[in-house]
Amino acid sequence: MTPAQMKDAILHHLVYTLGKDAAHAQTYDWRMALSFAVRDKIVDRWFEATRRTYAGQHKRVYYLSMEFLIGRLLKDAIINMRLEEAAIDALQELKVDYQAILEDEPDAALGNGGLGRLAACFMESMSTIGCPAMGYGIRYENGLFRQRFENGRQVEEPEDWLSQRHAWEFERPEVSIDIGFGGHVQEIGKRANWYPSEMLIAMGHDTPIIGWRGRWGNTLRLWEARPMHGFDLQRFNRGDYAAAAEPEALARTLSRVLYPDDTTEQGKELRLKQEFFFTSASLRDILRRFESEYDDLRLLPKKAAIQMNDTHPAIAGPELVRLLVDERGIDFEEAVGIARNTLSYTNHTLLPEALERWDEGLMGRLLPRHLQLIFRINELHMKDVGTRKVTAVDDGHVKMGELSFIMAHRVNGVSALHTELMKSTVFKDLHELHPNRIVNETNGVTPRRWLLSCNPRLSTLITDAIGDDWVDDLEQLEKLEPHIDDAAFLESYAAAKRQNKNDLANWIAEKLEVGIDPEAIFDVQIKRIHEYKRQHLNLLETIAHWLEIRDNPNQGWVPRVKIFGGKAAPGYVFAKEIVRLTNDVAKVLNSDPLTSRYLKVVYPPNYNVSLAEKLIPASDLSEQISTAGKEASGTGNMKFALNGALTIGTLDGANVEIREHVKPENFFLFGMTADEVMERRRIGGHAGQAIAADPRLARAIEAIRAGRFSPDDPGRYHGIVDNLVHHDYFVVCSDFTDYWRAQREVDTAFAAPKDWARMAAFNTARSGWFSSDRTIRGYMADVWHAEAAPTVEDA
Ligand code: 26Q
Repeated sequence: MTPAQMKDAILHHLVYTLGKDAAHAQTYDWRMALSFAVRDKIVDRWFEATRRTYAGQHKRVYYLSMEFLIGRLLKDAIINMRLEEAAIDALQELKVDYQAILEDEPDAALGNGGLGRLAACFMESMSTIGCPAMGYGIRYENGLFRQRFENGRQVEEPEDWLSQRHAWEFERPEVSIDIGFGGHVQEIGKRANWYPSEMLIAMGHDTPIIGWRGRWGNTLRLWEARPMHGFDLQRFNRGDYAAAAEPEALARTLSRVLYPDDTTEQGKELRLKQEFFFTSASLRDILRRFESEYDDLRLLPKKAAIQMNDTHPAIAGPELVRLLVDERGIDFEEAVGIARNTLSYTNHTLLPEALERWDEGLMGRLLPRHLQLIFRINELHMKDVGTRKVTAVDDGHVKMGELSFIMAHRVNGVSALHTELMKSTVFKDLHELHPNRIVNETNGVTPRRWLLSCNPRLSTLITDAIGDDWVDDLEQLEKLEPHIDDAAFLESYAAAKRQNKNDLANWIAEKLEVGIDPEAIFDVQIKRIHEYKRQHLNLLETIAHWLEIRDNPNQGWVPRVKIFGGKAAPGYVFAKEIVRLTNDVAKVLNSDPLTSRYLKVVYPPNYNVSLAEKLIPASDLSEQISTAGKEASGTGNMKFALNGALTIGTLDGANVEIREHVKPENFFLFGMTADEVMERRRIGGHAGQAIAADPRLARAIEAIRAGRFSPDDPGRYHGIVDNLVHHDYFVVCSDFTDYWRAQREVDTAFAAPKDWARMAAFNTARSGWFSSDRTIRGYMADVWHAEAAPTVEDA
């Protein structure tokens, strides 16, 4: 596409799709016009991919996920379609600011964090590879809440990304599926009829996901809940206005809001309804498509692979069995076999409080037929394995992890360590009964968004050195290794980082009114706020370091900026206190004339995908400091390493594999191993011992306790202090001393800029394995038994 054609396309949409005159168009109008112009180009390729999937009778992958944390789509689409030059030139002629347009797009924040972002990276990688696939989820009207700080405290505001028109989706009223809840079951022989008492409609909305160079496009289909019978005119006419609108409002609540808690929110009726709503709609859509092409349901596992992203869609097991048995007359045992060979399950957490369990009473009320089938599936499994040792129903609860395991032919962990821990802890018994079922698929990230698009300076440098094959074959980055010995290359590498840091410093000055030194170490911890992720360990070290600088302000300290980002679940009290403490610490440190040129803390509010894209390319140090054994994988850790930040981290999740790839000497390791953590916890008073042994730690905790960061309310953080001193389940105190040591090694290393640049560049060169393309190829080979289709010509 030439710039002139692009300009015509933009103007065409401005006038005929948006009904705006160029003279009066606002940023929003230009953004929509550009989006539609780009979308047109995507649609042809998307159709072609769909045609080829049908024609070639390729196996399809269905990715079922409660969350897709996509972020912005415009730049992604422009880059993958290779339309950036045309767009920039066209807009320049139209005198419209391209960057401002990109920034105007709201994030599609339909996810909490890692799990949802992984689903988004996977969608992009499946399209890049040409894996025929479809993502299924919920079209939440309100995505993850917006975070604001009020006197340091987190305040949540509704996120309303759909208040403006969403440029990327196509409404599909013809794809409307009715979903039932409640009611009763009538058994007729081996089958049953379910008569729900409540019905609503799931309506599809399709977003095309285009791969690199536009070679393939898949669909993300998100379901919107709608009332079966709209507005009640009878009631309205009787003057009962509120009641007339009630059924509609009730039905719509199902796709209204994303649950903002990623660990503890359990047993909520609406959540179970959301899970069944999107899972059932997706399965019936899948079966409808399958039956339009094939007439033997036993072929289903050969033609469809259905991936359950954690247990959130675990009701897929019993629902698929129900659809096969009750609605298609297949024998129960055969139906379980077909379902199991079609389904697979990814586990993302070992935290006991995050494992889904549903009260039998609630399940039986909402999904009476499914509860019956769960009992039968469970009995059949116990009969098959010849033991009653493992069960999916226990103590009046349905355990969704066990149910998913039993109903899946493959179960995977998301990093090598996590997978081994699954085998030895939560799924130990099931693993012994099914030793080939658990496999590992270490997570990855898409290099299109997380390098090419977010870090153009580094991307250009890489392409100048080794060509652009790295974009879809990221392990080509190893070809950078010889360049790392070239002083000129290293200098350019460091210059790209410096410029990224300058940009970020300017942005922070403008948005947060905090001045930071671009020469300082940019030390970044961005992720959800959780005790196990240990933002408070980072804060304790920050405070201890601050106190040390104050002791001796004229010593030559290595300047550092600690950057935090992340949201706390609205009901997670401890996490919210950490948020507040971070802001209070920032306030005190940033205004301390003795220390502020050496140490600052910044905490931009509302961390999201777009903010990550700004922060990561400008980072020097990546904080991956979770208690060993608790972080299933992490994916931010990969994005940082790829963009040349060095990691300070524990042997947890994918950190272990990152360290192996980038070599131990280019990674700041500290802390206990997962085994040592379990040992340590057995020692009574382990925290007290650690505090007694390290005066720096003792002093930092005392500073918090005495109210140095909350002088108006000295007791404000006694909860945190008490937790650290007396409970400390996440062994913050016991890991502090080693963390401190590693941080001082960071100071020393950063003071030698050439060596630092070499280590950073080595991280980039060795991060190629962490592409989600590699992860997807792993799933295709080990889990889905699916092959890529022949792709379309390059854009
Ligand atoms: C469950 C029940 C009720 C309400 C909400 C939830 C819920 C929602 C989201 C439970 C968990 C999540 C999200 C979990 C998550 O993001 N896990 C992360 O997954 C990443 C991708 O595999 C890993 O890299 C992270 O280590 C893991 O924490």
